[in-house]
Amino acid sequence: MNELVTLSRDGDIAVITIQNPPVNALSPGVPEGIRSSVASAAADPAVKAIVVIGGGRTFIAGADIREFGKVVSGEKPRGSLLPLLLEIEDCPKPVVMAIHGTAFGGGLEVAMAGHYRVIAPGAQVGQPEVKLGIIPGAAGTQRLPRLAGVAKALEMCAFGEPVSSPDAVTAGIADRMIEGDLLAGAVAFAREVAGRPTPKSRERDEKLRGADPAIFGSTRQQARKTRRGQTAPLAAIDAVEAATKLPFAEGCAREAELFNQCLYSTQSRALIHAFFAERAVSKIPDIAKETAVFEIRRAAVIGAGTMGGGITMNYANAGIPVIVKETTQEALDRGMATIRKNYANTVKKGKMSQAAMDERMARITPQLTYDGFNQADIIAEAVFENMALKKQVFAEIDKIAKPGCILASNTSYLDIDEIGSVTSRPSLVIGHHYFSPANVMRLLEIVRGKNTGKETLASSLELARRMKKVGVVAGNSRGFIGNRMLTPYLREAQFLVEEGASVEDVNGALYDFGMAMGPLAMGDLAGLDVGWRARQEFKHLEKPGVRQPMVADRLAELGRLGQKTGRGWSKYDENRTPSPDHETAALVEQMAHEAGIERRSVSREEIVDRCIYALVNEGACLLGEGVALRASDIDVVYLNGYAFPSWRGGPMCYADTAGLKNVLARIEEFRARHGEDLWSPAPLLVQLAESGGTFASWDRTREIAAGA
Ligand code: T1G
Repeated sequence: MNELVTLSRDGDIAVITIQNPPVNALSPGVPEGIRSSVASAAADPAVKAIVVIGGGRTFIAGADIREFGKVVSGEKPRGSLLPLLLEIEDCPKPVVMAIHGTAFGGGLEVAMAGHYRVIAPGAQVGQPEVKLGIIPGAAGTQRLPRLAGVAKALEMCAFGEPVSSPDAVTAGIADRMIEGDLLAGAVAFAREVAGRPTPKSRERDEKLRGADPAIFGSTRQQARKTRRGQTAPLAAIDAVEAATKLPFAEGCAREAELFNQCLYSTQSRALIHAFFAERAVSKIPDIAKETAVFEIRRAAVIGAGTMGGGITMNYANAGIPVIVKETTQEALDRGMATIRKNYANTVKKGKMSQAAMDERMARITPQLTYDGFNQADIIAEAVFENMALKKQVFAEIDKIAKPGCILASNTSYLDIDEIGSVTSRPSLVIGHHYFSPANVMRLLEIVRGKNTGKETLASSLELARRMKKVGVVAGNSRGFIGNRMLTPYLREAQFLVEEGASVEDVNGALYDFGMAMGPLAMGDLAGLDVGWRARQEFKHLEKPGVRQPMVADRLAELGRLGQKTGRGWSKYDENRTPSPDHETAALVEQMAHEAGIERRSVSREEIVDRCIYALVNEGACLLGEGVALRASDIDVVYLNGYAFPSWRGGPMCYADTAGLKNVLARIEEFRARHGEDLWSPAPLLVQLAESGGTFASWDRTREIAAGA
């Protein structure tokens, strides 16, 4: 025992409590505290059995992820939990693990070393290590198949999804569900099993026998499909397979080998970066923890279209009654039908009960008037992306809304301060930029105008948390973080086609890089009219004489809008399966010829570098301008809003991995060929590349917190 692990007694039952908030990670001192506590209890003749429980909100949530970096950098040797787990398992007195909250990773591995596991109703167990680019490293791939069977262990270790407590009992991971007071229930259970034999998970081979060897091949196939490009899921499958072929100790050795391969990989570094990046976004240096948060009990949404409908669902899903207003009955009916269909699909997939759907639908009030808007704590606007229209709507709702009501625009490009300028409450005006489909995509770009109040911002971050969204704060710059970076990315994709790459080459190269889909395919999915309208809105800002992409506008003007018209950059059949469109290819060639663009063969490497480095360079620009607070915020935006491959950690993390000197050199190459106007290296990139710095090390939050 130590300050992180305490040992107490409840009569003849020893109680070991882990006290390492917030999530009882196995930080240095915790394994040691468990070891000495188990040893003392085992040696104490008055003790008949032992209960291990987590203090606070959870059981052990795993190894301390912050320690991995120190191991990889060689700052400290990699320790092993294996000896401790064997000591627990070989304890002569029953050890009962009492699980609440989350028993994840090393936490579940500690639990499985116990002789019995009892669990609270709302708890979860899991081996999420693959989400960090590693695999279980403390015999999880060896003990779990022995407790839950090979198929369940494969599913849990290769895909990392948590298992609910009822399923944990069904699978044989937990022995009993404890309703009510967990500790009391666990002590009673321990008293029940005291004096009984102590079953050791490592000796329970019965569930290993008869495993269908084909399951490993089919799971690998599934992993290659659903975790495309990721190495850890395949390593996890190898480790579980080893459990069916090797004795326990050798299986553990094989697991350790595979674990080390993963731990020292760039994928793991990128995924661990993404883990902490997501947890850092809500830390805004000049927004103190005690900043007032407005209570949002009622909401109202203007527009029931694709975005408005999804936004309405977000409020209903968060338990907030919401009015949704449209201009015509037909549009309102269409919007409500889509909302109902979306919920029905979720129910059909078994991801929501009919009762939960009915509850959510009951929270939504569709209407054609502003009735009730004066009761709302927040009004979200999701009308057409046009400044004049947005200003008209904001002027209207400003007159109706009650004092203190937040006015949030779903604009994806437009100036929030200009929109707010038509209201009497600019400090309550903010951007809430959702991503389509808004009820599914986790990202919420929270756009802070120069007049946006700190309480409005803090309330928006809290609302994002209630909606289970990742709220990233962005400055008020055209296109904010995501779309501002997307513009040069899509520009380069189109230029590459004009210069000779085929549409399929460009889409294929970025798809192989790990993007969920290529840039031109993304345009066809969103609709080429969307991009066309945005470009019309900003045509007046284009620098004269600077090359602009030509083809997408022409396709849109020809009515070839992409998937929704069956033709765009590619052709689409009734199942929306793409195929090369030779007419588009001919149009590109003709337009390039007319523009005097020399056509040549373009390598996949050039395609990737021009598109991704265009992203990175623009990211460095907006970081330098303070539009994003941290490079990791940019990564979170791209991982959660633009399907950037998680195992690359986001564009800025990817650039750090590639080395900023190399990135700068490549950009200077592009500048030399394509000119300063298109490829001017961001000052911050130059500064960091020349000083040997990284985007990860560049952090303005400290300066801001210090009031700089
Ligand atoms: N290590 C270090 N810090 C952690 C941590 C961990 N395992 N888990 C959470 N934190 C920090 C987090 O950064 C945040 O810090 C605070 O705790 C609250 O977290 C040997 C090798 C448990 C479901 O992958 O999934 O075990 O921002 O905001 O939303 O085989 O945290 O406040 O400064 O996320 O309530 C496997 C990771 C590790 C679980 C709680 N375990 N954690 O979610 O809170 S590898 C995991 C989570 C391993 C073994 C292997 C979630 C949570 P800060 P939070 P939450």
